[in-house]
Amino acid sequence: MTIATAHGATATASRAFALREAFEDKRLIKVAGGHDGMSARLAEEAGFNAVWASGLEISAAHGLPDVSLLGMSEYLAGAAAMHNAVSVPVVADCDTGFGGNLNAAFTMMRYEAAGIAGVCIEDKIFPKRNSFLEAGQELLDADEFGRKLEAAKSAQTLSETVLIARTEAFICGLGLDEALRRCHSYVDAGADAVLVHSKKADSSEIVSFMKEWDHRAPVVVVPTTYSRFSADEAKAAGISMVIYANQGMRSMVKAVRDTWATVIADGSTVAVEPHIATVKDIFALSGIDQWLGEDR
Ligand code: SPV
Ligand code: MG
Repeated sequence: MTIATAHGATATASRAFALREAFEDKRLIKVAGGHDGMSARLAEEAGFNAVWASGLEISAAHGLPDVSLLGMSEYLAGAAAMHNAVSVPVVADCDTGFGGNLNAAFTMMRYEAAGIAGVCIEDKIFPKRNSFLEAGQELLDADEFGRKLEAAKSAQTLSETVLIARTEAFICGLGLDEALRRCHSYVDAGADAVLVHSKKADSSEIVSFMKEWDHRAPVVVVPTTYSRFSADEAKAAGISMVIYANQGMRSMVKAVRDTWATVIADGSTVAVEPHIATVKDIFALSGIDQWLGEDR
């Protein structure tokens, strides 16, 4: 890699195309959540096929809860930083499309212009709250959400870009029939894939959904609470994409917290040194070779 490809110059339409190809080839796409260039690079380095620009992580990285406080520009800046730092596709969590139908269209326009391969919009009412918060989970009428998807689709200019329609039907306590009805109507409205979210401690909702799903579009899942559900099981169930949405940030929080507690207790960094990345490692992850080569 040279400076030309060190930061943000990897072709963008081809990444969305890669995502579509993986869907068509029925490969399981493994996706890791991130919130900035470094977290995206760590995901790519580990071998994930794509990066999820997580609304939860981007909000938390700003010291804010995931309750629609930040605006589209801030979420987009996070997603663009991730896109610029890696060569794999970025799938962006675009919440409700950040408002009404016109906001969803504008979201598609701006994310696509930034090179984002996948735009995911969910069927909750703006302002939305993170799916794992108990109170305030409210669904938009399915037909209205269909019109929002149509608005987003009409703003799409690259045929490769993937629009993912996410249903929060299970999150809101509605059953399998409602989840299926919504996902079918979202595909009718133009969605290229559907994301079915569940907060159950086991995969039963997802597995029952997959048994009834007619496979008219690829299915995406986020096994945060049902962590026993393996990638192999997901593939066997016919799922196309698995998003590990927040485990990266959760491991970072624990590691940093442990490190700082030790430094405060010991009055030096001696004990933590063997357990933390070297400055050289940070240089390497930030692309020092591509930017400076031997000139350092
Ligand atoms: C996110 O990462 O922001 C998501 C996934 O939307 S979840 O937090 O599991 O709802
Ligand atoms: Mg989110």
